[in-house]
Amino acid sequence: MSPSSLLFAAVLLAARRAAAAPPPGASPFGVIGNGAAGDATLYGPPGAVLPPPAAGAMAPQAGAPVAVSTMTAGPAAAAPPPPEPIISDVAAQKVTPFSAVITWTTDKAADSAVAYGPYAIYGSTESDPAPLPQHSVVLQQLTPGMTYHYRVLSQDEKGESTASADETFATPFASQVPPGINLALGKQVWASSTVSGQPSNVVDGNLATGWSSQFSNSEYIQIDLGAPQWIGGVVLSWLGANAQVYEILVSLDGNAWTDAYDQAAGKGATEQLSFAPVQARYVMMSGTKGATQYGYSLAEFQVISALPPPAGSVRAQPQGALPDPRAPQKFLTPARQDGIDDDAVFGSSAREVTIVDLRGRRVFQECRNGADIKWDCRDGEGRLVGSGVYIARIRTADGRTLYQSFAVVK
Ligand SMILES: [Ca+2]
Repeated sequence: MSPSSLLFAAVLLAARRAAAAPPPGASPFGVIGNGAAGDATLYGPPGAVLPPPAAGAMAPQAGAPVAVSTMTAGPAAAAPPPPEPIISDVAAQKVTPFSAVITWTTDKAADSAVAYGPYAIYGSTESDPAPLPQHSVVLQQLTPGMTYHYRVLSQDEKGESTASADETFATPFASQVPPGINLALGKQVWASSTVSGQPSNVVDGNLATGWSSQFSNSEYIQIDLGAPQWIGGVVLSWLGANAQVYEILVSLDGNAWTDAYDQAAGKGATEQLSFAPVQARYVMMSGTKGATQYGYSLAEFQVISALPPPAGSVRAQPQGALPDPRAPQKFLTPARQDGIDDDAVFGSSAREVTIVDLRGRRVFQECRNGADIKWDCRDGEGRLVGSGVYIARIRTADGRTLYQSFAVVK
């Protein structure tokens, strides 16, 4: 086993002993402040990769055979097989936007562990104690469009262990659908109420069929696209009773919703609404005020596919977009409580700020109400969020939507 493998094995073993199931907050982002990776975003691979442990940094081991040529050797004795398992055929298979299967083989029965993360320092571990020569470990809850580093480790029943070299795989983006496609066609639909027609009529592609809610202002209709997709707009074909004030809300899990579009003066008939590309599995029209007293009535509710934004395009606002000198900070260190970089302060042109984590869960939302919007790294219940990367969506007073990523380092 090489010195770097020994080092890695020791680190991984220590980590496995310390925590069989690493806490979700134990992410590797705590090192982001050291490098140029602070602009890591939801959409692109990290801009910088930390080097793996330096194998050459260690001195040769005492007693290593360095002067063999001076010996008058007899017939060379066959080298005994190394005591530790020999790892081969390491591969990442069945890589989806959210998961991958890591496989390898060992020359003897041994357990299985994979250390993985966005950098070669890993940070997350999956393991299986079963002693086997064929290894298969599933990594789940990955982020789409990311390059992951990983190493595998196997330990046999005598406690001898080996680690592989650093390997990488990349998760694809969640959507490969061309832009402009109605993703809602034929999908599952729910509505808060129905008095005529049925909710599924809004995704049948037929303008002669529809759905009507109860005669109430607070009604919604929601489509499940079946999987997260990049979307860039909706088309609402209203029947007689349209909504005058409503929101288009999007969600990855059906629980945490973010606001993709606010309509304050809906005119009915056919409304085509566009917004910045966002990933969503669930899309909702949530009515606030009807144009009539008859609730809401739709013939079709189209959800339009979009291409993901190019890598890096969400890492920072375009030049001049937020002219206020107090531009959002990129590194936040709230736990030090030293008054430095504890808050994100959004300039006076920011009208609304929504902050989500890398799984799309909303942790903060605030509209401007006189003072500048500030985020103190706390969620809606006042708890400090975990270390990691967070994305802020900033709506400006002149109607633009900007994005800024933050590395929170506790
Ligand atoms: Ca229809």
